[in-house]
Amino acid sequence: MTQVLALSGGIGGAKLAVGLQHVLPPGELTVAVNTGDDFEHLGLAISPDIDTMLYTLSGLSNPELGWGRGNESWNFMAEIERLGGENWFRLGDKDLAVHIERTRRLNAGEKLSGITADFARHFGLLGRVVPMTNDLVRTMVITDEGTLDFQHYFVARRCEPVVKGLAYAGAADAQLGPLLQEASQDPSLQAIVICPSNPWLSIAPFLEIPAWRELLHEATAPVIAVSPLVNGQAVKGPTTKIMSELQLEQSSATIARFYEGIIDGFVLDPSEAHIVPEISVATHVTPTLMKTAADKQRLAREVLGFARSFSNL
Ligand code: FO1
Repeated sequence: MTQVLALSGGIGGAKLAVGLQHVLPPGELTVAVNTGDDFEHLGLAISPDIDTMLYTLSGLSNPELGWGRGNESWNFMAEIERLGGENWFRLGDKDLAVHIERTRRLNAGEKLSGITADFARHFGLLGRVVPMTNDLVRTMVITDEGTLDFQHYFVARRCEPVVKGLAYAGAADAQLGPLLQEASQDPSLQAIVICPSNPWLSIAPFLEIPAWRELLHEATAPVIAVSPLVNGQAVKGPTTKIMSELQLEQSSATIARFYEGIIDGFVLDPSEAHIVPEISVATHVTPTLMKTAADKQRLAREVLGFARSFSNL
């Protein structure tokens, strides 16, 4: 059963997913995760946002970095460096096991959704973590240095190149798996929540898939987006840098406009409340900064309460 279907990227979105997982009855959360950041590295299939979600929901993530495993060792990386191999993308020893096993199973012909569901079970999760699609979608960043694949822009070039545009290769032909269709049509579904992830990097890859747009349009449950901006800034990552490079005003009003036609409600931080009059959908103002477990659970409750207000109209 799915009471909440959440759409998320990695670190920022996973914080709200943790809160939702805590406040919902066990197993009632399905998180659909961006796979536009996925890439092949050292011959391995890497799905950074899926792994961040699995590690965060299971309490195994690295709290300082936000990605990778806590209590990690780096022997593999040290040896790769000794051999003069590529070391710009850091794979910890425990994390490496996930990439190796995923690659083996993909090469044997399994689907990413089935592999991810098994990993989630092995990590002790009761809810579902589902890739946004099993098909290949790749976020490409068009910059003043040329077109870069996402991880080369994000990690190798540390988001320094100026972004001129974004492309989502493969999205137009990508399909949704049955798990997502089922979750979106579940009669107990109360809300579809767009987590406070970067709209251009983490949520646009979903929205560029025609079947996702259709799912969001046809859903009877309210679609609620949470703005990632607090005081005109993202907590982490290049959201506002990209907004300014794309000549967009750095405010939650821009985020709400980005989701226009898709969302029924918009949640934003009090520091952004001045833009409420500019927003065409229902709004809910509440602190969105999630530092502690209590913050995550409180925001999750606020979002669900806001979603319930749509059925009381
Ligand atoms: N981010 C970094 O900034 N540097 C890294 O070396 C790095 C390695 C890495 C390995 C596995 C993984 O699942 C994620 C990793 N990330 C790393 C995070 C990742 O590049 C980004 O956080 C996401 O793709 C953006 O959501």
